[in-house]
Amino acid sequence: MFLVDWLYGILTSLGFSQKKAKILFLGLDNTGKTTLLRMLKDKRLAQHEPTLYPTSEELNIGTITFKAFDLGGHQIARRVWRDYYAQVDAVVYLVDATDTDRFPESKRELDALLSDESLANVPFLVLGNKIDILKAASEEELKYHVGLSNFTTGKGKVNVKDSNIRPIEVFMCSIVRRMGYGEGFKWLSQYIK
Ligand SMILES: Nc1nc2c(ncn2[C@@H]2O[C@H](COP(=O)(O)OP(=O)(O)OP(=O)(O)O)[C@@H](O)[C@H]2O)c(=O)[nH]1
Ligand SMILES: [Mg+2]
Repeated sequence: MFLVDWLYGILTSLGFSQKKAKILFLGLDNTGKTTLLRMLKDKRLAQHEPTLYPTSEELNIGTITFKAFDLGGHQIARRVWRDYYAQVDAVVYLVDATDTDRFPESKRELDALLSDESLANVPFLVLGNKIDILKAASEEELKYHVGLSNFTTGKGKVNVKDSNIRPIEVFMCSIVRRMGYGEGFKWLSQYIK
């Protein structure tokens, strides 16, 4: 047993960590969370029913293994979000960029997440989805409406070592066109320890 622990310690210190990054897919209903999870897992597009019960999948993105939780976004499903906050490594928050009427509701949920102590300093990737549709809001508009105009931390590398800054950034995407979210995950990966 001692030998196993010792070997594990050496491998971990060399970077061969067994750890899976725990990542939550959150956002209002109909924003594309399940579509994204299935696209990342199965590499194909499919139509899904609204999510009633949380599901999880193991995803390999770049060099990181994620355990991704897809939680339903409709109002009743949101009640269980907080049951998943412990030891979260990152949150992917989806916004439907075409559903401008629901930006205030999306902002409320995002604000609640950002001010939740158990998610303090957890990096947030905000995806403005469905930009394949003409009426989609621009990145600037979406940032304004979800209250992030002055709070995003930059698309490059942010030095978060000595500070209490939470990395948060908006990337516009279209899951159906397979564009935009790759850059977002690349950005997010640099903050996964
Ligand atoms: N045009 C367009 N439609 C999309 C895109 N991504 C997802 N959708 C559609 O948006 C609808 C909702 O997608 P889901 O993935 O089921 O949404 P969800 O966030 O999982 O919803 P809940 O499970 O209810 O929380 C589906 O009809 C998808 O096909 C996109 O990039 N562009
Ligand atoms: Mg779903």
